[in-house]
Amino acid sequence: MKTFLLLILCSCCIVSCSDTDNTTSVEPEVSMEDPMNDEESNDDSSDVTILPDVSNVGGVDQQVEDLPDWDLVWEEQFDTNLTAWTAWDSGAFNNEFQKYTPSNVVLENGYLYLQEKRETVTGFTNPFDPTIETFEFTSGRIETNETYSPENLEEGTKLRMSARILLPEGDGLWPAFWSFSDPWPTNGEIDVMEYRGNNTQQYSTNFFYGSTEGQPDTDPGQTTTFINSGGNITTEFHVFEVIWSENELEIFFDSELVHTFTEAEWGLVDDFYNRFQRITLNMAVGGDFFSDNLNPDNIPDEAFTVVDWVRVYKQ
Ligand SMILES: [Ca+2]
Repeated sequence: MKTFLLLILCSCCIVSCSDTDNTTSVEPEVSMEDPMNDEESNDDSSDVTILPDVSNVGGVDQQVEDLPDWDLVWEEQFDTNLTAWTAWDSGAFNNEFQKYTPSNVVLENGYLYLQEKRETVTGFTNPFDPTIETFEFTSGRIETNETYSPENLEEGTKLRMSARILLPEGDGLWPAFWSFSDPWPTNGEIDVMEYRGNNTQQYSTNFFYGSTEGQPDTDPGQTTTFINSGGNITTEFHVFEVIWSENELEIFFDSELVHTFTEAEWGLVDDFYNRFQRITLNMAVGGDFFSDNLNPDNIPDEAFTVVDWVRVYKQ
């Protein structure tokens, strides 16, 4: 368990670990293109993918009206474009198997599809390391261009970040809904949802903070919390949320409070209360989040994490 939890720590050190090791300033190889437009993406694959129809998939669908005490700050329904987001075009960290490609970020019928594919491509090792690496999988990752913080909201002291997500099943799949900003972890990180596709019964939530770049003061062995979903989490959409206030991070699953990280219990929660974070949606493949027993042959050739909407509220 200890090893496992330390690996989770690594999983979240996605920017600063690399950044610290590289003195050369390299702009992240990210795409500002509209990922809907496959013709202009620099994808290495020309395969036409049939996206699964999720219009009849059920699940909790919280409405803005369901939260009358909250003021909507921003909403993404994935109906039109992805101009509010930046898609990655590189590898990542944590010994993950995938290269993120913008063409794996697709909008259709009001849904965001983060697509995982088994395909051999080459690309930058990560956004801060232009060394060319060969990857056996591709997937998708986007981050909001806007950053959000509770303390600095006008007339607000709490921030609520919500997303409605249909998770996939399959060995080695690692979708996540989280927020952070560089330099990690000095602005904190909130992992609203991280999920392993080989265990459809649970997901995990976590937070990180450290006053020094690259050095978390939080102990993931203490902070990582597993949420039991009460059934197969992949059969319908679920709403994942955090309410971020000065002394608490309240984690919600389908509108039910399932965990609270308190300043009193954990410390460090209030240290990044006034910081700004980008909302991130991604699906990693393999890497340190999984045990050494993960057999790449068992990873699906194709899988999708589907997101219906993302919302930010203040109170
Ligand atoms: Ca939608």
